This record gives sequence, structure tokens and C-alpha cells, in this order.
Amino acid sequence: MTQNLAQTVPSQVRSASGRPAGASTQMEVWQGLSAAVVDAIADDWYATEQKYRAGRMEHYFSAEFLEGRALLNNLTNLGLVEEAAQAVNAFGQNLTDILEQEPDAALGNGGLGRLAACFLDSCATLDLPVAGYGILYRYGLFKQLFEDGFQTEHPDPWMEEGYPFVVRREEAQRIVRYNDLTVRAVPYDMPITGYGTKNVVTLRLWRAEPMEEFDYDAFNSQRFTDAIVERERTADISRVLYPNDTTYEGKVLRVRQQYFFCSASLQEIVDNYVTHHGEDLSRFAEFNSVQLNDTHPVLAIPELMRLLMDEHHLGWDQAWEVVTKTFAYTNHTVLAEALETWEMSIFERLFPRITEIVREIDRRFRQDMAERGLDQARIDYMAPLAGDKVRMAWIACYASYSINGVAALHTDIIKRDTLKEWHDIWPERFNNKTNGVTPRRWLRQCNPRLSALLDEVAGSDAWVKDLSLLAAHTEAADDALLDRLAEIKHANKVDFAAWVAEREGVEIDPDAIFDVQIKRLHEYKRQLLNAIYILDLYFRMKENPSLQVPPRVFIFGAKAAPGYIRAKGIIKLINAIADLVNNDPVVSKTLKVVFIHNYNVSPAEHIIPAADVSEQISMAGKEASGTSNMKFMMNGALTLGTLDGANVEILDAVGDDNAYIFGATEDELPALRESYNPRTTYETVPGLKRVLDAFTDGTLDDNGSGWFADLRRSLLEGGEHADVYYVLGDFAAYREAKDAMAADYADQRAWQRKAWVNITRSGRFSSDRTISDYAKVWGIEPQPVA
Ligand code: RUG
Repeated sequence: MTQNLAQTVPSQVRSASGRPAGASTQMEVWQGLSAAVVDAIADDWYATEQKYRAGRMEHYFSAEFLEGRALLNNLTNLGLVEEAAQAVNAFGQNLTDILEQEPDAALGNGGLGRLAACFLDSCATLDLPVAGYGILYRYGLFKQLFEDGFQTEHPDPWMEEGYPFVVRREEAQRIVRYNDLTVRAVPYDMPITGYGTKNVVTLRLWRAEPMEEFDYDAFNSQRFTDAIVERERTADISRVLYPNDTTYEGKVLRVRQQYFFCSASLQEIVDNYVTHHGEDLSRFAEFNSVQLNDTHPVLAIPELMRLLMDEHHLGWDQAWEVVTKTFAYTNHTVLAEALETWEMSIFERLFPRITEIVREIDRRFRQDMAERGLDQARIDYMAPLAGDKVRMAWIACYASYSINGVAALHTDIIKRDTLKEWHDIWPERFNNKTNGVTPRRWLRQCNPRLSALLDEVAGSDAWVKDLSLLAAHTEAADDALLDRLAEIKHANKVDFAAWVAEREGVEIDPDAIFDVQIKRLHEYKRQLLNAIYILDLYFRMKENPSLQVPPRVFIFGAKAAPGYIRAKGIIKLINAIADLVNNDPVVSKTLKVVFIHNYNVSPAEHIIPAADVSEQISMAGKEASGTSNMKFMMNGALTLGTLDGANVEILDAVGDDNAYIFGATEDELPALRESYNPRTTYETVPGLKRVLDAFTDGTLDDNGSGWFADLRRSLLEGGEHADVYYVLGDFAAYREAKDAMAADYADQRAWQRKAWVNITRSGRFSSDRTISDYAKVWGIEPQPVA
């Protein structure tokens, strides 16, 4: 770094605004300060790029990168927060206000996209030669508003005012060809800094642009509208992120998007190989590996075959040999509705050559399996093609040298169930990589008070790069430390209460228990179970006004996929319960319900440091991992959860005394289901009938939508399809655990001791640990730049 921020910021602000720094708007100051940060890292970024491109690299392909805000994250990583604050103070601005100007880069739906972002942060911090590849969506995940308690969706044109953290690389553009359309893929590179290192990882996001900015011939020959339509069809490709999480939609545009970024990225990787290692592509996999984040980038498999065979003249066998040493596949779900299958007719229409290659993969697969002695039924089940469908997960399993799940339980389930047939043949390909989250954003940056305490207890900030160091301090929790921990949580809650009051218009008491469930809205995640508990507690309090109930604030944050009506019904229900509870003159003195609208990365950074209770209550076996569970743990919230996903490993790390676990386990559920009758549960578990009847008896208002009746039916009716997520089945156990937990909160010393155990034992949930594990699979070593 040649100049300090005090020198560079004013001039960058001036060029962003065309005015003196002191006369610039806060948005212009954000622009200028952000540009100054990019300026500060430019040399190191270039040096990293040069070094990485010459050696073995891992390429992380993902349709989603949920980055959130970049400025504070970069300042934190570079150790420049103070310097930046002073630089803007010098012309009368306040860093906190400036940071609030930044839009969230919401280029992802939820856990899967945020995981990709945490991974790049860890790759940078660990100096690992990795690059990310995705799509520069013009519109990120929709903005959520509530109107009468109903979710409404609004576009998120996040970079319309300019975004200094992406740099357009005109010279590195590639051409992507479809049968009916040829487009330019223009890369926009985002620098991803690491903590305390010079290495800067590149996240390359592709944007689709028309071949010619304007086709004047078409204009002159009355094909004007055709030319405009063509332009728009091209821009469509990178226009919008599909707003589905764990459900799949078979849209043509989506398959175009997937091919678009896979093709552009692979072309670049292959060209880079040729530059450094020559024309003999048979050694490609010695220098390159590609991690497929779910099935979204699986078209990269036939596309690499095409590039190797058609453009670099390898034979099929040679190309397949390279491909099967290049790709690794991460599965993120056991939900059948998430496994992507595409209609062959879409492939035929968009890319005949890829279709041909997929057919040949299928033919050879069938032959290979027959030679291994598999029966026809099994071959048909596993084959890439089934009737007119292409099965992306099956192609991934066949072509990948590594297949992983995202938590120990999830990996067990895919080996035993979801991907059993593949595991039977290639057990050695399977491995577990329990997810992790970056302690930079999710502790250092979002919780400065706790972070300062940890520096003090640990004697330095070394824990930020190696979170497992905290484990040595579990026993340091004397009364003085626990009191400080309580003070820190309280101060965070006071800040959060002010944030909620301003943003949501609801007053909450920082002395109450903050009980939080933030995640995408899905039936399997069971926000409905939480809602039923709150309503039951409300009725218990109404029935018995002298009931001793610890003050509590129930906090939700969740977006529902726009087409997922039942999920939207649950949002409306929670908002209706919030109305009922918050407007009750007596109950509202003890309970409050807040639904944070437009939940995203930035709100999470406010919520998590203030949370006491982390709700992780999915039906066992359904949540592949979960990652908010890890963020909460790092910030000292206690888990209230089922034995699902990574909760199992959290429990293992903290011990039974330091988490609240309830409900049916994954191996118990099949037997329980046999005799399960939700009607009987409704009739017999005290309180349940009253709650479910309140859905439809006028206690709660669904504005005539009929959605609450549908929710009630989903729990009680439909024979074996009633209550598929075992909400009523687990209710009694949930209520017992949640009541017990709330009662325990009164003993603050004991509570804070549990919180401290959670914080200090969170080391294995750092994405640094996850990425170190992946690096072994990828065969890469740290490459620090000088
Ligand atoms: O639902 C899963 C989460 O359990 C997991 O923690 C996260 C990251 O691995 O991925 C989520 N996920 C799964 N998002 N989309 C899918 C299926 O495509």
C-alpha cells in the first residue's frame, strides 16, 4: 500500500461526486471510500492473480454468492477501520452512516449462497489459490415488504448507483453460443480480501451483453424491433436471480443462465491453461479442479467435454479422463424437489452439441454399468437420461472425483439414501465436509464488543484466523468474565432494540429473552412450530393471568419464494400472531413478536450478536446442515434445536448441558410415522386444539385469503400427507424444552457460562476449518504473495 486513506479518500470522493469531499453526499462518500479501498489493494490483488494463475488452482462454480456488504468487511480484514473513520471524519462525515449507504449484494437465496461467500473469505485468509465464478445478476434476491402482514416482492436493482467493488474486465470477455443466440460474457471481478494477509481472491461474475451494442443494419432495414428484442433476450440471461431456495423450477432461462457462466468460466480456465502449459490439454486436471456448488453448475461437465474435444482435439476417452479428474460435487439437500432435472427438449433447443454429449455420456454410462453387472432396473434408475429428462445430480455423481455432503448426518443420509446407488459403486468418492462460517464477518466485524473481550482473554487477535484457539479458554469463565459477557450481550441488545424500533416500529425490552429464528421460510424448517408455541403461550397467559412467564421477544426473519403460497401463509400467520400479542395490553408487557422485513445479510449482522436463543427446529433429517446455527453459537446464543444437520455436531462440541435439544430423531421418525395420527395429537396434547382452532375461528385475521384454513388443513387432513413435517408430533417436546430454557435464563451466571462454552467451542464451525478440509481434496497448498 503506497498511500494511506487520509490521502486517497478525499480525492476518490471528489472524483465520485465532482465536488469537494465536504460537500459530497453520504452515498458519494461511500463510493469514494470504497474506491480508495480497491485502490489500496490493487497491487496485491494483481500479484495474487499472477501467482495463482501460473500454478494449480481450484475454481469454485456457484450460481449464487450471497456477499452482503463489502466495505466494512474489507476494512476489517485490512485492519483499516480506524483509519477510514478518521479519513471521513476529516471532512465531517461519520463512518457508521457511510457504511449504511451500501446496498447488500444479495446474489443468493440463503445458506447455499452465503456458504460460497464464507468460503471465499476463508480461501483468501488461508492464502489458497482459489477463484469463484458466478453471475452478475442485475437484480438480486427480491426486496420483501409486508402489506397487511402479507409478503410482497419488489425488485432489487442493487448496483444501479454504481458499485466500486466490481471491476469490469472488458479484455477478458468470452463468447457463449446457444443455438438461437450468441452473447458476450463480460467478467466483473470482485476482490475478496483475507484477514491479515496480502492475498486477494477473485470472484468473477459474468454479465451477458449483446454481440454488438447496436446493430445499425437491423435498425436501417426495419428489423429495429428484432434488434431490440435480441438485446433484451441477451440481457435477460443475467438479469435476475431465481428466488427459490431448495426447490427447483424447470425454466428455460435458468438453464441458459447455468450454461452461460459455466461456459464462460471454463473457456477462461482452458485458455489460461494453454497460456501457461501449452496446447496439450491431457494434463489439464493437474493444474485445475472445479468444485460444483450443488447441481446448478453441472452443465460444466458436458461443456468441458465439448471444449476438450471440439476445440482442443482430444478423443472422447482422453477428454473423459480429464473431466473425471477435474470435477468435485457438493450436494446440499435431501429434498427431492431440489434435485434438478431438465427436459431434453430444452437442451435440444439451446445447445444441440451439449445434448449430443449428454446422450453419449448416457450411452457409455449404461454400457459401463452393464459391464459391472448391474441389473437393468438399477441402470435405468441411475442413468443420466430418463425418458425426456436429464438428471443433473446423476451426471455430477458419475463424473466427479469427489462427492460430499455438508454435515456428518447429511453425508450419512446421502450415502445411505439419496445417493446410495453411487455410494455402492464408488464409496471412495464420498466424503463429508461440515459447513462453516467466517469468523471475520460473523464475529469480528458484527460483534466488536465480544471481539474485544476475546482479544483480551486470548491475549491477541490470533483467534480471528484460527478460531480453534478459543477452546483453550473455556475454563477462563470466572464470575468477572461472565458478568462482562452478560454486559456485552445486554449492550448488543440495547443497540438491536433501537434498530428494531426505527426499522420496524416495535418497542422491545432489552431485558427480555431474545429468541430468534432467521432463515428462509420453508415448511421443513418449521417456523410454524414456533408460531404455534407463541400462540399457545399467549392462550396460557390469558387463561392464567398469574402464570409466571419470563419476558420474551420472538424474532423472525424469512423470505418465502414468491410462488410458495403455504410459506407465504406462514409469514402472514406470524404477522397476525404479532398483531394479537403486541396489541394485547397485558400480554404485550411480557411478550413481543417481531418479524424483521427484508431479512438479508446486513440485518443478520444486527440480529445475531443480540440473540439469546437460536431456533434450529427443522424436522430431523431435512436440514442438510444449517449455518445460522454456527453464527449464533459463535456469538453466544444457545441452540434450541432438533438433532438435525450440523446441530448434531454443535451438540457434540458443547455437550448436553449447553444446548437444548428436543424432538424425534431422524432414525426414530419412520417408526413414529407408522402410527402417527395428527388428529389424535391435536385432540390430546393440551393446548393444541385451542391453537389450531384459532387459525380459523376469527381470533386471527387472514384478510379473507383462506390461507390460515389451508395451514390448519395441512396439519390435520390428507391422510398420510397430513403434517408431513411432524409439527404437531414434536410440539409437546418443543414446548417443554422451550419453557425449560426460558426458565433457565433467570440464572444469568449459569446462562452466560453456557454461552461462553458455545463461543469458545465454535472453532470447528469456522469456514477456515471447512476450507482446510476441502483443500486436501482439491490438492492445493497456501500460496502467500510476498
Ligand atoms: O438447505 C441447505 C442448508 O441446510 C445448508 O446449510 C446450505 C449450505 O450447505 O444449503 C442449503 N441449500 C440447499 N440451499 N439450497 C439447497 C438445495 O439446492
